[in-house]
Amino acid sequence: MLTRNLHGVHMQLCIHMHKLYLLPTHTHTHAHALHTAVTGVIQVNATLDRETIPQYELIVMVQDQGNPPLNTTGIVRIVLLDENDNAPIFQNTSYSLTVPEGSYDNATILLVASATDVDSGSNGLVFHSIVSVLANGVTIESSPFAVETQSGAVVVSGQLDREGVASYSIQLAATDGGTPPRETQALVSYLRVHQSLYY
Ligand SMILES: [Ca+2]
Ligand SMILES: [Ca+2]
Ligand SMILES: [Ca+2]
Repeated sequence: MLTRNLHGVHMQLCIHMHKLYLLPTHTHTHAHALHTAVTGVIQVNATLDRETIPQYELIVMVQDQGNPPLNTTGIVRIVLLDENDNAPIFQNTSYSLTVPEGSYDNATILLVASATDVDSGSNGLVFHSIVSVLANGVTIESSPFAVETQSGAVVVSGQLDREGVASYSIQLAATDGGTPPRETQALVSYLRVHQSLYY
């Protein structure tokens, strides 16, 4: 028998006759993910999750029936390709803040509502956008707010006048670059405009 611990997975080889067996050494779920059949074919008998274990390294050994028996070993490295099975996740699903009224001319950052995606490559790229904006509870077509696509920074440009609009609600979306893409939304609510001391 031969054991080896790779990527947190214990596996054990048991040789019988000239056939190969690969057995898990304990009940770790992922240790059951791969095994060799008597033919030497490596089969999958459990769910493989790249985000949990991105690759496996199996030590295989064959042994003849001579006297004494001779054997040789080899390594099979299995790298999992990514599926877009995770949507982006915002750090918070809702945000609230209070901002002073006044003029904002330089895309002032109000908050950063960033999302992350554990997939790899384009499946893990995240693009932030604004879905809709409510002003005093009513949907408006154009607003003083924008979100930076990459960073998720919510910025304000232009005039905030508490007597005109006292509160806004911004629905944000984070979309990944997968095909098809996955999306998650977050809400910036209770975005209240308060009276400026200087206004
Ligand atoms: Ca996965
Ligand atoms: Ca994935
Ligand atoms: Ca994804």
